[in-house]
Amino acid sequence: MDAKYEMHLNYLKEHDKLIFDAIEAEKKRQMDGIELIPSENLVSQGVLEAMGSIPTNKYSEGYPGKRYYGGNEHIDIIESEAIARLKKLFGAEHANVQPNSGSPANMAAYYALMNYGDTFMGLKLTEGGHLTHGHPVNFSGKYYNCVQYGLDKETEMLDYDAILKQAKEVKPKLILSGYTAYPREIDFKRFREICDEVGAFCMADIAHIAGLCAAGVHENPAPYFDVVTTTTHKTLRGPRSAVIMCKEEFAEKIDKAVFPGLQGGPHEHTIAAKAVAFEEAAQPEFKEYAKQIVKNAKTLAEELMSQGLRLVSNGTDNHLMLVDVFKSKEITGKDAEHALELAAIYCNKNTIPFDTRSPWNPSGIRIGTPVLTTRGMKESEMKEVASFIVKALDAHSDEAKLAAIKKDVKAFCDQFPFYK
Ligand code: DSN
Repeated sequence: MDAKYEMHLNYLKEHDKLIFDAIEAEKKRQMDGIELIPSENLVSQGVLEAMGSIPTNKYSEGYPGKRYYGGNEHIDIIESEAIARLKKLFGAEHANVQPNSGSPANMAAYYALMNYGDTFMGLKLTEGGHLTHGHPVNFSGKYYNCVQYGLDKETEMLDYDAILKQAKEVKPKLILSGYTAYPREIDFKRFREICDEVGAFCMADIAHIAGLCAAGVHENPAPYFDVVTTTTHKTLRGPRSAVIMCKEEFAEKIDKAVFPGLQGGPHEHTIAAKAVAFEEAAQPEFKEYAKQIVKNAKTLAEELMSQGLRLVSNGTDNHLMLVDVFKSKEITGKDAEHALELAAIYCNKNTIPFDTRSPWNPSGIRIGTPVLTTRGMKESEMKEVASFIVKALDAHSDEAKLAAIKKDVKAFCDQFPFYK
């Protein structure tokens, strides 16, 4: 099988060997290993090319048609097209494609809708939320009064009645849904109802599931939520960046929050790459791809459980799962991550809901299927991946065995080349 895509680094090869070698080595690491970090993906040739293109040279503070610098006629085409493609893809009334990353996108949304000190609700980090969802060490927990909600202890899933009850007591200005480590379907319609009942702004951070939402594989909140933020590099398969979508009534506030509120010059080469990714995500093949991500995750989950591993909530509805390695194998998440890495299987240590261990050395690992699906793997390969994971966990203190597994992992991955 031939690789699909190629990086062009001819100049660097000649003139900056150290950086060239490090980039090449990173490419080799990505190609030779089983990448299970659910927030990562592999971008297309079009996205790679746009990211390395000359709009990086341009200052374009402002928005299309209203810039604070001259010479933006071509940049305006790029940014306007990115906005139009994003709105169409998600059925959003308004879109801002300038946020540089997920945290600034969330910051801009809060900045637009709340005053410092206002109360909002987000899911606890240790139960699947994100730092920017109100954690005390983050700006979101320092500048706002975040009252966090949790999961149900029995099911390890969202309990919408409990969230409504808490919201009635707390009276938040905004309720945030959308998570970074929640393996189950989110009932966005229910969140809209809860927000309406308590008079809160309804916001979602769909960073993890954006590709699934765009493809119709997960409920898409963009048409009826007040504000939706997302990164563009996870299941959406775009460049490392973010966007905000919102109802028309919040458009001006959101735009002003991004610029001049929080950012200066937008990264127009990245905006070009986002436009490319949105067009790719609008194609019928992307729907099939997103369906396959979920099929692969479900197969991987079933297989891991049948081989004795406990999964949080007993499975997955989306692209990711949390494995309770501490309960299943008496290995901590940190040790599991390290052992798997020695076998060229990449994941991240993660707390599980109600974890009694610390976030630095928690009980779980978080794994997912976007990258492997991008490489063309299907259900039968997921069974092999599950076996690699279990073998490596069982051999966690035996470096020679892990090195042997690494060789087998490389041979397995070589069947699914991606970048030349
Ligand atoms: N850090 C990201 C993740 O890995 O899920 C969330 O932004």
